[in-house]
Amino acid sequence: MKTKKKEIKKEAEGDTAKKIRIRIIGIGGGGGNIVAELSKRLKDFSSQKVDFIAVNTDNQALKSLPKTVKGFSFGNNITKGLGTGRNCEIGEKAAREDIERIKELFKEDRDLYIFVSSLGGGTGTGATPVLVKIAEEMGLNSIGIFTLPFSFEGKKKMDAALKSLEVIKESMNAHMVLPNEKIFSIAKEEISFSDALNLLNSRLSESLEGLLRTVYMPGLINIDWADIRTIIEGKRKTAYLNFAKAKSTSNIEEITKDLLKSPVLEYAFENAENVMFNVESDKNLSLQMLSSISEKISELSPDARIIFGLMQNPKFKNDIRITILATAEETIEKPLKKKKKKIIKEKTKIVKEEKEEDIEVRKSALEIKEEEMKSKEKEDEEESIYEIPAFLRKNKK
Ligand SMILES: Nc1nc2c(ncn2[C@@H]2O[C@H](COP(=O)(O)OP(=O)(O)OP(=O)(O)O)[C@@H](O)[C@H]2O)c(=O)[nH]1
Ligand SMILES: [Mg+2]
Repeated sequence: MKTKKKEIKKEAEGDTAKKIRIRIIGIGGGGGNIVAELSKRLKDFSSQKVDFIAVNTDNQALKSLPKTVKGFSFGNNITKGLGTGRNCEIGEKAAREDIERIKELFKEDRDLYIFVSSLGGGTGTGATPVLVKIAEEMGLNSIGIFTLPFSFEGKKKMDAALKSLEVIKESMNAHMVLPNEKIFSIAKEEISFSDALNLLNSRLSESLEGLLRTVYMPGLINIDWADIRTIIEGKRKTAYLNFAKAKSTSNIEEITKDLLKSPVLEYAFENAENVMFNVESDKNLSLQMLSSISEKISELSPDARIIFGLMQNPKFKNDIRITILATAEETIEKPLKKKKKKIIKEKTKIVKEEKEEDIEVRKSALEIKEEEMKSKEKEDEEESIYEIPAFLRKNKK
């Protein structure tokens, strides 16, 4: 009799353990930093359910990862473990050279892969399209979170990042894009560069933490893998992931504004098709609050299928945390197209300026070369900060 009881309990545990299993993969320096930050936040989650991997061509960067993140080095024949020198063609070649080894990352039984990469450098920009394609060909579910470089990093980087993103999104169920530039909407003006990156990483990690808590923590109204799968079903979707923190006495208008108007995303929460939101609070929330949030969502996304969850957390003294994950067919196309147009415009401008210069000044080849060298030196100086791992950047404060 006793054994039977045990068996039943085991079965129940087995059921819970069968819940979604997620692997989070950070690609390149920035991707690794974000995954490292997230893994620290989620260290209490069992690695059976969620594990963290950082893949890079730069072995030094992999060495600085916390123990909670597993490092995976690739392309050593090409890069000698020294990184790509910001060359995304090398990043791509490095990944192609190691396809068979990379496939091993996807062979364990995982329900969902979350890719995180800061586009604009060599490794993330070049290798991410290769990795997500492998995952797609293996029939896996994946969502991606990508940052775009600051505009002051130059047009070349932004072009490379957007070009890579165009390819990446073809292979993913859903993807989300955070322009680093958006940091200016939440940071103080005098913020240092490294603090700005860390702030963005931590904001993003907090959203992801909310999503993972939603999936793994038991709720009064529970959201499970089937629900998440419904949200991310399909291809090339745009994802909207955000969180809002409030007091149970807070004004509902403000809460929904925080939730549905992310300061770090370029696109608004509009015309979503599938929406999941989860409310975590110390006690049972008023039905009024839930229905108000739901109403606001419907207002902005009238055709959305809405799934909601409720979680009680005694540690939340009068606090509420809401996490939202939504997907839409199109939203992101608008800003990206806009951006492309801007780039094209800039291009035309540059060409024009060059033509004028051509007629008026006609620089000597030597002068041009000298200018090129100077601008390359400046670029190198500006970019050297990215080579510094996040934890060192923090120490540099
Ligand atoms: N949000 C965020 N962006 C970062 C971070 N580190 C770098 N970036 C951005 O990501 C771009 C690419 O930098 P890395 O991720 O270091 O480049 P990589 O993919 O490792 O490529 P290589 O080092 O050139 O081989 C930079 O231009 C920055 O805009 C970070 O920790 N957080
Ligand atoms: Mg790097």
